[in-house]
Amino acid sequence: MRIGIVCYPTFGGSGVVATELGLALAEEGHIVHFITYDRPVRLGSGMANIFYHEVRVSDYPLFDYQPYELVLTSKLVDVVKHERLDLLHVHYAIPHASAAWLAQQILKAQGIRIPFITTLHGTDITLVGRDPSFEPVITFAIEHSNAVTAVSESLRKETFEHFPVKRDIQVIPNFIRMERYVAEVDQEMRRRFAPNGERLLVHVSNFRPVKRVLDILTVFLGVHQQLPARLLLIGDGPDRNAAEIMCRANGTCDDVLFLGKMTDPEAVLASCDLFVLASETESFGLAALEAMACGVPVVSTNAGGLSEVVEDGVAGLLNDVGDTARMTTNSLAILKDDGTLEEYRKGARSAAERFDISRVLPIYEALYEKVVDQVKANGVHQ
Ligand code: GMT
Repeated sequence: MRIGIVCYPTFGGSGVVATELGLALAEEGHIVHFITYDRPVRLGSGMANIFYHEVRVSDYPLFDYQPYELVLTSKLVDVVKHERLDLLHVHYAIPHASAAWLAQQILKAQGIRIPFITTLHGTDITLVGRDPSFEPVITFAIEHSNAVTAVSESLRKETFEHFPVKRDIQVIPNFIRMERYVAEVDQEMRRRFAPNGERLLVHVSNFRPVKRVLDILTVFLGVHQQLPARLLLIGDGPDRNAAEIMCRANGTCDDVLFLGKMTDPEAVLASCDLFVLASETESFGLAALEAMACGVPVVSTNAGGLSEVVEDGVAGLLNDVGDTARMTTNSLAILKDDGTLEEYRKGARSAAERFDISRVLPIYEALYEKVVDQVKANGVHQ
């Protein structure tokens, strides 16, 4: 198949999932065209069957706000037509799904039928989607996609709660390529980050308020008071400054290392003992899954889809949002001795195997075939 993938090319989970999906489809022999404003961070270069089309918005002085959606739409029309695509798969509802719908209508007027599938990732529904000004567009785009998927059962439910949509939404969970993640500790890295044999806690996120990074520092403070420990913070974003101020106030600065954004956090993850995630909402929690794939247990909240990913008591321990005392106790329970930690390490890795790409890719391929066949038989609907 000739497939167009539209995504945010940044460090966010939706971009990572879209990129890994495209790479896996290309390996299976499909031709994959990425259409977005920057080269996706995990895309690499020189892969057979992979093409990248940049959506470039000019800064014409008439516009206070440059119309990205319209430039994207024109680019979709162009790529579908000239690369003879069979299907578009857009990740994130706004503006990708509405741009795909408009491109579909323009192409229909030219006698070209192109179906599009929308994958909902979370913040498009749970945060941005709750801004009432987006509601009509998101509802319309969901209703008019040829198929819609959500990355967890929880997100599927939330979509129906927040939007007046009636159509089917298929849950296709996020996935990882297990072979990319090694569960082996890199001793050299470990010596660098934990020179005195400290326990290593780690967190990866975009430091947005929804991640409640300050809760993580509170949990770390509690753990640090009980046993020698260090905290690695990977990523960057709006709450980083507040986090730095808090660790200075806590007097833990020497043991809290801000490592910034990383394209391959797994290189560090595998050397850590515990992944901590305090999110207020999380449709899936790809960062937690990546840690689990490295054999790192997770102490997280039970928000959104996290309980579908982190097998409670096996891969880690779940807690109510904001209950930092419980998160601290649970972190200590996992870290208390090497035997317990080793049990959780094994549990984390085997729980992650449920989400290996080999299980999820065929579900996407079957959906693609179904949608393309439907369009061949009935034309693009609406
Ligand atoms: O977590 C973020 O703020 C980034 C966001 C994104 O769109 O990349 O992540 C969302 O999609 C990921 C991939 O499906 C999920 O693993 C994250 O749980 C989800 N984030 C939230 O729901 C807050």
